Amino acid sequence: APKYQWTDPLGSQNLFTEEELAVSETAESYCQEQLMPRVLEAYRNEDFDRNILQEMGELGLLGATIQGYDCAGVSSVASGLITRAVERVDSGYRSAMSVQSSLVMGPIYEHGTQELKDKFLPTLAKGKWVGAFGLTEPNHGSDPGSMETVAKPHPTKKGYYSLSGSKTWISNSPIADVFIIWAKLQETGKIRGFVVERSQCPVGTLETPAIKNKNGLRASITGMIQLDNCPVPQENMFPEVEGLRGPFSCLNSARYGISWGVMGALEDCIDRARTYSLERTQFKGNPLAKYQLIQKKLADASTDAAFGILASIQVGRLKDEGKAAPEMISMIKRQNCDRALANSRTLQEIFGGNAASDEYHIGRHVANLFVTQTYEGQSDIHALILGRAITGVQAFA
Ligand code: TGC
Ligand code: FAD
Repeated sequence: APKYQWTDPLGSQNLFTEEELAVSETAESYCQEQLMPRVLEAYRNEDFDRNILQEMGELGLLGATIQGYDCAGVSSVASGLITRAVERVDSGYRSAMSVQSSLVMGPIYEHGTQELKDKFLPTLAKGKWVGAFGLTEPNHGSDPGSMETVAKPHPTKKGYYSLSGSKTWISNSPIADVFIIWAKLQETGKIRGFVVERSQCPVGTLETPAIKNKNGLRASITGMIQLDNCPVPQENMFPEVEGLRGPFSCLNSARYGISWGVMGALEDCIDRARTYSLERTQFKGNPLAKYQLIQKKLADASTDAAFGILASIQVGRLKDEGKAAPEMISMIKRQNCDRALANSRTLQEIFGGNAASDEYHIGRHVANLFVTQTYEGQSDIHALILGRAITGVQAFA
């Protein structure tokens, strides 16, 4: 009979093309060889090294599904394999990458004019510029449709809009060169997207203070975006798209990526818990792995990871055929984040007191996975999106 492989329980490797396997191998080697040795210090010191985005850019890992503009133009499944490799090391590194790829390059590619694409995409693809995505506000998180940030014709600069308002909990914002800002156009009350360049903002019109002392996602830098009559050229507004469809079209890709990423984090937890349980002995010299309660924890986590990966492959294939409904993405984002968080927390128990030391890495994944369950639509919000699709009745408000 074919041999069971605990590292790939349901044989997902058989579903990847040669190109996807090659992309995965490049990403996994880079992440294990270059990111893993840095992660503990970065997490301890809340220090994000922006060279990481340049390194990723050189390997073609940024905006990887985009065709042209110095991007790799690979499949959605290949891009999922990249996020899984990065998050196997740390969700914070994946977050920095997802924002750059799906939430900054994504909307410029999808909604930007030719001039915006030519100007921004190649430099973002190389990681020379860092991007941030400003949707969430201090008073409006799950309900971005109620945002207060406003864009109106600039009072003194002809051909410019003036943006005012504040965004919070924004990944990469303190170090970003380019911002995608979602604001309501005063004339219409409709949400529009703007590409804002830090270097073009006069002093005092754009501030990006860091949010320090986070208790998760510490290897990613997070901050606010404070806009005070910030002048933005009219041609930097996405010309066609208006309403929440603008931000959500790119959130679909980012949420899809997270469904893969958290499976990488969970797989790392499984691998570490398995090794620990084989090495650690208690009661008459038996390894922990000999005990049934320990085996059940590993079996549960491994099953959820294997199912989660298959679901992400399926949605990735449909996405490339233009057949992935947003609700499918809500389902895999919610399920994979919830299962990764619950299982990593249970596997943490296998390490006993050592789980409290960051050198065992499991506590870092658990703290990170709380954040992944919260951002890009908290799990209960995705349950409501699914509930609406199932019943036809919306329960948000
Ligand atoms: P609703 O009536 O549902 O929709 C309004 C308009 O938007 C369209 N739309 C979508 N379009 C494409 N894809 C989707 N997934 C879409 N969801 C909605 C919809 O068709 C409609 O279009 P139109 O043309 O008819 O106007 O709007 P609502 O206000 O009732 O929305 C409620 C809800 C809950 C669905 C939504 O607001 C939501 O998903 N909330 C969660 C907020 C969220 O995800 N925030 C993410 C912030 S960014 C982030 O967290 C980045 S972290 C990244 C990292 O570091 O990795
Ligand atoms: P709230 O909306 O206040 O929700 C609080 C709780 O109430 C949640 O459990 C929610 O599910 C629940 N709830 C809310 N409404 C309902 C309802 N109608 N029915 C039932 N339950 C409800 N945002 C960006 O725009 N860009 C970024 O780059 C970004 N990066 C982030 C990085 C980090 C580290 C974090 C923590 C957040 C980031 N976010 C970003 C923000 C993130 O998307 C929001 O935190 C998230 O959408 C939830 O919004 P909130 O925090 O305001 O919570």
